[in-house]
Amino acid sequence: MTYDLVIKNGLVVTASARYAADIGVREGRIAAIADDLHGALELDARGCYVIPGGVDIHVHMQMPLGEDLISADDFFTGTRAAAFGGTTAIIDFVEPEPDESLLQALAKRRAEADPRVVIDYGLHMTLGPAQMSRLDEAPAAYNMGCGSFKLYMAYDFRLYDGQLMQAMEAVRDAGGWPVIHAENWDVITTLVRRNLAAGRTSPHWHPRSRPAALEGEAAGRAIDIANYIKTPLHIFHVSCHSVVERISAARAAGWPISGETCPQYLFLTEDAYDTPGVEGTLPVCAPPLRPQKDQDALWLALARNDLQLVTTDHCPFTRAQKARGQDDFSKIPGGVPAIEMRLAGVYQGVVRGVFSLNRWVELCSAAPARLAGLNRKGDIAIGYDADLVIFDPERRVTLSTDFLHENVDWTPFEGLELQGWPRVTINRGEIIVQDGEFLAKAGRGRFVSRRYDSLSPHALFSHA
Ligand code: DUC
Ligand code: ZN
Repeated sequence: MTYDLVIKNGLVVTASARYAADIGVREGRIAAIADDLHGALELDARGCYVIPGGVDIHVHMQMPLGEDLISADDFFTGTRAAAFGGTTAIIDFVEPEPDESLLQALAKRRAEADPRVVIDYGLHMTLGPAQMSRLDEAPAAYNMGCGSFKLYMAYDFRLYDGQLMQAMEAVRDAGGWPVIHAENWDVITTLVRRNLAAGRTSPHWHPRSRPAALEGEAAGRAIDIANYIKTPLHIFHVSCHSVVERISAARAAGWPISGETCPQYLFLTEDAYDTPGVEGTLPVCAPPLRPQKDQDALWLALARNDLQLVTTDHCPFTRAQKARGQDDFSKIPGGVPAIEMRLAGVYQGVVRGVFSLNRWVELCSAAPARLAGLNRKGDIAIGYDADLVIFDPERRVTLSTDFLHENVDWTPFEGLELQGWPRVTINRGEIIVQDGEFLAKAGRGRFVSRRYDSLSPHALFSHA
């Protein structure tokens, strides 16, 4: 029996196994895992790992941030960069306008994404203050494929504690998964005002206005509310030990809580804000970069399963966009590019002996797919989408703006040397990047409808 595509001679690595085998692909799915397979097209993966495609469940493409500000990667450039880095599925966001229904907002976001995406994607539905009168629409959004719902404790989307509880109840009752940006907004706004009034306007004051201890407090409060109403909860972009402690305490108590961190927190520290001029504005993101001891705690948390996955919060702005806040750190648009280097970046945990090859796949593919309800992704098994990466563990790269494909004129990882880089990226059986060449077309990616069906997020948690 022949296959459309066969990947030969590689070492297959999943979250739970590693073995030498060929993989046969038919009609976009994995159809065989065996020795000596043959197909219409054959790729030689000798010396490489064959892993499930990366799954990044937290990205912001063309995200509007105020009137004339939009994040610099659109759904084409951002997913192309993702593909170069070995990511085959992302989850972005729907952010409804106050007068829109959830379904109108979903349709609008899909109209932006569908013609542009080159890899598969899903959408989290945002529930902000303006959606508090629309919580009864949550089941409809869920039924249209938004399996997860984003809640904020910061910015204009910020929900007060009572609202958080009501929104979590609505998500729970719809069968969905709440995901949250946890920071203490009252403390942040007070510190920002105080620092600016005292003339402390440089990016140095950005992390000093968003204290780690209060990120921990906010996460703990959200976790307590979730536990009170008995819903799972996922904590976005954990930057510090203080949040890790809350998540690991909750999990030790058996609560269905999970957390993620991002490459910026794993590779950068808050000193980056002290670089003079516009350079110091570039790595502004929220939560902010932290001291080295937090970075060390995050790597350890990934190894110990105190954190379950790595996303990017990819949300790049150009130098010119960042420069708007050079004289007032509170006006710097928050967000950094990271979508392309995530898979190889996290692989450094294997290179440095922090965790195993299997754990790397768990953190970058299996856990995000499982928790986000991408039920045919994140593993190499018969019937799964043929989302596969041939990863060369010996290739050494030095990250730079020229090397990467994100649509921005800087990278926070300039000069970072990595061991290991993807050679080939395959999404649903189609080779989309091969040896540095982009082979896909805008719009070939598909919206993936995410439902938990009979497997509730509670049940999913037991595997996390
Ligand atoms: N934080 C950022 O830095 N950017 C995008 C959104 C967020 O929460
Ligand atoms: Zn985000």
